[in-house]
Amino acid sequence: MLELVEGDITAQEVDVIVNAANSSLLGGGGVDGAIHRRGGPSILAECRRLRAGHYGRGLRVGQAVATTAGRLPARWVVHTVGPVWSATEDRSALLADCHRNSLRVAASLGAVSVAFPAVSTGIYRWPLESAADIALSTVAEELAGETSVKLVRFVLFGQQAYDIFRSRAV
Ligand code: AR6
Repeated sequence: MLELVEGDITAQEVDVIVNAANSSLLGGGGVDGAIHRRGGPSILAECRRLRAGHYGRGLRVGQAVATTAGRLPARWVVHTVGPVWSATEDRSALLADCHRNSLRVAASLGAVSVAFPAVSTGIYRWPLESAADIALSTVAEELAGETSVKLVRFVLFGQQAYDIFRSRAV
């Protein structure tokens, strides 16, 4: 099942919330800032451990990795790094990878419900219409396959983002 809601992803009572992070995994603005603020320091502590271990060079664009969700109602945060929008280079496959890999990491944890923000559409400037098409089609494809995930909720920040996602979901 695929749901669209307008709201704040940090308030979602789901197994996994996806964070639109950056390669450093060490926090930032936008939804990343909100997740670390509301989730508390244990998320950053785990991100630092990831950087000290397997992710010494950071998380690559399109990849995903899980941490605790700290004080958030969710059980885990899956951090993914969206591509920065480019008018001259087609980076759609990387944005699709973010969604696919986030769902696969969620499934590896046995998660049933997952909430996504509109990855890359803020500071990384990806146009909402295009991001919606890529996100919705990739998630639908993944849900049609073998996965523990039964519910994906897109949590859109503001009426405009919600309306655009709504208009692209057929
Ligand atoms: N809940 C749901 N959506 C939100 C929230 C929230 N609390 N806050 C913002 N959004 P962005 P990006 C929406 O900029 O474009 C960070 O600094 C926002 O309106 O958070 O992937 C990272 O560290 C937009 O539609 O992520 C990276 O450096 C969407 O979330 C960089 O920003 C994504 O906006 C990543 O940029």
